[in-house]
Amino acid sequence: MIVEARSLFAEHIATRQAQLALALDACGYDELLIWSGAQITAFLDDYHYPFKPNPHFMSWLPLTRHEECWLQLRLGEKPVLYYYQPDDYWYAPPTDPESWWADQVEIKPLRKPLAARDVVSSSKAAIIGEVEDRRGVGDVSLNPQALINLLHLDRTRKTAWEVACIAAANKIAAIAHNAARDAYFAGASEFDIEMAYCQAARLQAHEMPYGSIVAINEHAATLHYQGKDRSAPTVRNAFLIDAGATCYGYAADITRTYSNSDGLFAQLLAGMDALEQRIVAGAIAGTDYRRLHLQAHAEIAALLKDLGVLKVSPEAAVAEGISATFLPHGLGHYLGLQTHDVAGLIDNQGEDLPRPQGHQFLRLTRVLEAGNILTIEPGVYFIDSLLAKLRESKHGVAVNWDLIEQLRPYGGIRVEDNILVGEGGNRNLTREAFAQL
Ligand SMILES: [Mn+2]
Repeated sequence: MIVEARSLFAEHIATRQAQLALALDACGYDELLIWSGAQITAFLDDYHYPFKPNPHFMSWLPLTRHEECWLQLRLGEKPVLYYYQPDDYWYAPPTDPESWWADQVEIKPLRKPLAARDVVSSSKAAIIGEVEDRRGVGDVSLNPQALINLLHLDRTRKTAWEVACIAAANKIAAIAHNAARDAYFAGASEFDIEMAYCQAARLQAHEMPYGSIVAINEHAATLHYQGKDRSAPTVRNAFLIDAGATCYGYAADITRTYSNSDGLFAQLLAGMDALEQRIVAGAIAGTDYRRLHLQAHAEIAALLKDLGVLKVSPEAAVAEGISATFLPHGLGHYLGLQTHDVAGLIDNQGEDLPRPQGHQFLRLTRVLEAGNILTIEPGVYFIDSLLAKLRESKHGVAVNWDLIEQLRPYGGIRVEDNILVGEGGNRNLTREAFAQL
């Protein structure tokens, strides 16, 4: 999938080594052990939940289904991977390591799980992982927050290898998005659209970075709508799909909305697509992401005013919190090994960066740096419970309720792309991926 993976990956490991040396030194450690994790069993059962490895483990290695591994990182030495490969005839064990990544580490195969005390070699070691004491942690520092913050900040600055992975995930997701769109317009149910998406992505639902949101009509007004109706609706107004893909654990997170009509909702959709791209243009190094979030509110309020939905000025709609009825989520978030990736709410000293007053769901409050990858995902929704509150409030007169009634059967709109921030510009990995199909 990724051309020149070997050289990109070697550079990635060299960068990680340099970052780790600084972080360990700053925190007074000289060794880091990262545990990949273990399967979690359902209560009173012998079946496991889908396994999600420790993201710190995946930030070093492209191993997405490897439990009970230890990565031992010591200053100035080649990383050592304790590679768990049990002799098992119930489940297929992990395959042998592939040289393109394994050349970067020294591999010690494991047949049985190891305790931390059997791996640690220094009195100044730290462990990162969901490790319990029965694994022999002893006096070793477990998940120290200062170290984790530094490593999280490093993860906001993507290496070329990571960019390639997220770009590849976007390509997979773009193919699947088009398949889902075609299934929708061919008359499929939400369930069948989900199947079409997974099939086109060549991924099972549990291999997706998050549960796909497949929402026809009013279902789009539930932000994380999780149902998948088995029967197709008789009337089709609109379709919102928020679905991603992964490449070596790195996520794509893309939303598209489609309309069956060419009336008011279609105008709103075209306006949202245009304003999303204007906001994307501002996602460059040095921009405070909070400013982009507030720009989204201002632009959406202006669009609703232009279409006659709002009767007050855009400035008043934002200042009075009216725009939050229509956009009740944040503009976006960092993206990486975690869909809502880490360190979006701290500065480079690890201090909290507050959200703007009244915007408590924003997940990214930093000044952007080159190498950040993030989502821009403005939305506008017709959510009954929020609309009812607005209607009863003193701002009820600010809204044309006849037009709201026209729009409610369409649910809502979200347009979401994945952006690589640069100095003075950026790359829209999502629109690049769609353009290449
Ligand atoms: Mn998102």
